[in-house]
Amino acid sequence: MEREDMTFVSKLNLEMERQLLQLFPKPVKLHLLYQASMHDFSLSTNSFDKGGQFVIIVYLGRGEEARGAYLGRDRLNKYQSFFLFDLTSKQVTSIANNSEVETDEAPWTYGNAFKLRECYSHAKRLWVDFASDEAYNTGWAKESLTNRDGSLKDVEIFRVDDVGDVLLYPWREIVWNESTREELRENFVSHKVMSESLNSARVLLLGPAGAGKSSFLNSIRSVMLKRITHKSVSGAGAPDHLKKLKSSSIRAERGGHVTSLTLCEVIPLGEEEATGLSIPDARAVIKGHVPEGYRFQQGTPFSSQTIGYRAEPGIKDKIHCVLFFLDARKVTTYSDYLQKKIRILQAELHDLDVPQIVLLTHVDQVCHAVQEDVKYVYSSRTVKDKVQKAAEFVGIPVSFVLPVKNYASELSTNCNSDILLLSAVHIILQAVDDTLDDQCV
Ligand SMILES: Nc1nc2c(ncn2[C@@H]2O[C@H](COP(=O)(O)OP(=O)(O)OP(=O)(O)O)[C@@H](O)[C@H]2O)c(=O)[nH]1
Ligand SMILES: [Mg+2]
Repeated sequence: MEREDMTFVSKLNLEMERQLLQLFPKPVKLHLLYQASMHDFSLSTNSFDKGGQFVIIVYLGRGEEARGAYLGRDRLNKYQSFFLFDLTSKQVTSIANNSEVETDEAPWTYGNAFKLRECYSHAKRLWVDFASDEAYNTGWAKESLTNRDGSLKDVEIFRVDDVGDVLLYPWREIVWNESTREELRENFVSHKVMSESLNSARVLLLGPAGAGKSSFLNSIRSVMLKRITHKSVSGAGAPDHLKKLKSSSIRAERGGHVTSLTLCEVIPLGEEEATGLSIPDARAVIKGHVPEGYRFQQGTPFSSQTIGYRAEPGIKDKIHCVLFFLDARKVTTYSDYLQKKIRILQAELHDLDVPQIVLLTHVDQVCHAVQEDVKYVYSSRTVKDKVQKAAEFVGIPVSFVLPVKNYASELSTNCNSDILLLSAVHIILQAVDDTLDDQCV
């Protein structure tokens, strides 16, 4: 617990604090803002901002006992969440855990269950009313405590601060449970592309070597097969990258039907001048001129003279979405050359009306919490910062950057990694549909 002013010593002892902190799903710290006994039991003297998250603790006159409430508002200061609690050094009980409070009442009032009020006619008097409110089901006997008769020892108000890297409120909302996983999987396998002449959207994976393009393909396959498959990962630092255009369809399950997603791999985008996929080659692939299996050759761009050139590509041959892969660990150190190349491609894609999304990989390797459990990805301050940096690097809005964690060293798939991968697929297919929809109008 932090105390701004050392004359301000909280009555919350260490054991009680430990008990109380257990009620929070993520690590937080309490910062004492107000103590009634230090403010002449007057509420009006406190002048702190009422937005954010607070804990109010009422110390009862009888023994080492306290009751209290938590109140939180989101970043937009809109909806409130709260819970009430009974607290001793030995245990804490959460009551009336409510995620949505419709009222916009005074900040220290929780229906009839808990009311903190000041007596206007008698200075230096503070009252706390408790009740067995039906809506909150507190089970508290109806009583009014006041500092005047000693039934109320003190009242303290704390600000609740996030600790370290994990933010209390995620910056994107996902419900991390088995039904989300199943729903996303169901949506994916039943998805139909918004075009009668197209069964599967061709999605091109672009990015520097080692960014995780092949791993993404493998990870999506693993999600569908419900077991890890290592089919096409080159391995870190492998000298032998893919040298040709290779399109892989994704099946709904082993031997199942082909889904509406086809992932197309090419050689990596080079990080140095004159290396990797050239702009003319990338352009030819995106427009559908390049045949399947074509082997890219450094220094010899694909052209209308190249054997296999498809002069009049149909909708099935073109690329319908481009994914730029960036490694979260390297996003601030990638070369200017790579940035220039991506930005040229990006401008072309814009002209060609091909949607583009950035997949930020290796997020587990920039944040311990995410390494432990992927469900922290949208609560991680570091990942949020890397997403912002990736958006700046590529020059697109933050909402087009999706953090993902590929299956790399796991021996089996897991619910939360599947959810993050499947939600990326969902957004990719949505982007394809939105563009095809526009083109049909
Ligand atoms: N921890 C972790 N490792 C990853 C992730 N994505 C990829 N990797 C590892 O990074 C290495 C490179 O990944 P690849 O998928 O082969 O990279 P690539 O983009 O296909 O690289 P090239 O084929 O060389 O262009 C592999 O060892 C992967 O296991 C990730 O999200 N988290
Ligand atoms: Mg690869």
